[in-house]
Amino acid sequence: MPVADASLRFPRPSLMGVVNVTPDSFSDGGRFTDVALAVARVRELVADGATIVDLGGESTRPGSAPVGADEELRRVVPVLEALGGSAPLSIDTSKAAVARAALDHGAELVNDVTALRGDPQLVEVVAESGCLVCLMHMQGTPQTMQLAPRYDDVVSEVAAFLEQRIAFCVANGIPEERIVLDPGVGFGKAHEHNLALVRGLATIVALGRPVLVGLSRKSLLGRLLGEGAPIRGSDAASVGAAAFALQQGATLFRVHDVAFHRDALAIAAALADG
Ligand code: HH2
Repeated sequence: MPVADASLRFPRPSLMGVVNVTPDSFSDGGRFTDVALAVARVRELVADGATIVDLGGESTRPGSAPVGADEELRRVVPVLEALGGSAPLSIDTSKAAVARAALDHGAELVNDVTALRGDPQLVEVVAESGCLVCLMHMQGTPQTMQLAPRYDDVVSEVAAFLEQRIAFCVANGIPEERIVLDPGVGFGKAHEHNLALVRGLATIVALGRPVLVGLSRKSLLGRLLGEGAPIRGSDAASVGAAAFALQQGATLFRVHDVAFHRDALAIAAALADG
């Protein structure tokens, strides 16, 4: 296992490229279900400047159908085998069996949109392997989360949730150093909740762990661009949002177009440092 300290592994800003080997993902569903195409895409994202590539075998878009562990394994294992540990990988899963398979093939981070609530066995897999873990906030499940999201104060509720999940990890043998936090843009949040969270990112950053944001091609961007804009927002819109999130203290950016974000965030970071 390489560096088990998320702050050292991910200097600000770092990019997490996305490759979904699913038929139904929000942005790239169906594009990388062929193993050779998925492998080529992983390599391309690394060459473009991704610090890590997030491989996903189950869509979590609103209303998506859940898949069983067997199907998720059937989708991701051939890609993991073909890569043979030759690329820095994160596995986007809530399932212990899928995480274990990915870690056995050299993955270094488990990205769990349920923050280790979905599968009671996943916490042990993460603790024992020594891998990094991303804990994301979600209200509800992907099937129901956008029906009626409710908060009194979304920023403080998300921060309190993430603090509790850090405590859960530490109590179960996962040191804080291995944890990355994510407010979960679009996961059980209405438009105004997403806006409040991105604007209030500093409160999440203040919890003391590196913060990951997934803004790339999210519907929040299309909504901000107004009528006529593609529902997912353009890659330019994604970059604009990422540059703002960097200013608020975000560290790791989960993005579909790595090359596009690399130079933009490098400049934003260099100007901020000056
Ligand atoms: N967003 C998606 C999936 N996984 N993980 C984290 N930590 N943060 C996110 O914001 C996040 C995530 C959704 O995006 P995408 O991978 O494009 O779609 P799908 O879930 O349909 O595969």
